[in-house]
Amino acid sequence: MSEDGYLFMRGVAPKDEILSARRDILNLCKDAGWIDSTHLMDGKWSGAGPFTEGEAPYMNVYKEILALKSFHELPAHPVFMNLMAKILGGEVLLHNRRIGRVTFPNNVNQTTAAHQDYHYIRGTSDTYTVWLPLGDCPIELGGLAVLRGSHKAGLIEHRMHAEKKYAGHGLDDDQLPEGTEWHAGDFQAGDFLIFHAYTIHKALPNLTKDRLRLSVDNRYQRKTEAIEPGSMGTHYNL
Ligand SMILES: O=C(O)CCC(=O)C(=O)O
Repeated sequence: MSEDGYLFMRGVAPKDEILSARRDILNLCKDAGWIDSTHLMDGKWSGAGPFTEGEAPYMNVYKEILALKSFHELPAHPVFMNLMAKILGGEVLLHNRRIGRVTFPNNVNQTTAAHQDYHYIRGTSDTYTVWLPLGDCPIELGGLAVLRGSHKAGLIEHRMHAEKKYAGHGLDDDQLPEGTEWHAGDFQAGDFLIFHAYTIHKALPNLTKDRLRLSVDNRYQRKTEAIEPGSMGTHYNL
């Protein structure tokens, strides 16, 4: 972690809990008419939308996702809490602001741009994100790429990315620290990334023809350090 700014954990996350959250979210997507319901767990896109975070149809479903027990409880699983206690070396505070993403195909322009989480979350910079796909996430479904070693650069001023419907600030290629390179790969259910709040990362586009990408991102810090009040609310105050 101190060398590269991230860890990639293979097969460590609790699979049953991941698949229950996936099922619960896909049921909400089915009710919204976003997926073909014959093989629910495949998350096969119906062609409705694509919808993006920030748009009303998306936010209506997202509000229900945030209220799911399986979604809320997953990041508090002992696997994550114990691992974070080792990384942080102290009592762990999991932010209440759980975040989930449903990423549609045919919506490449709205892919999350390169950024550092500290730009958005504030509080102590010694905060770590767990990014976890809810199910297998081969690279064409759009995983998360991390810029190895980029946390060493500290906070970089983000620029406005006016074309984005959410997370409208980001870093352009000319702002990336020299000598760093992007790392990405396939995720299987149970794999996840942990990275520091200064580590630059970006989503990869969902290039599939007809699959929704489901993922969650959650943040952990020491209880004794500065806490941004917004981190203890819900995402978008939904
Ligand atoms: O999943 C995404 O599209 C973006 C996630 C992200 O940037 C984060 O976890 O900070």
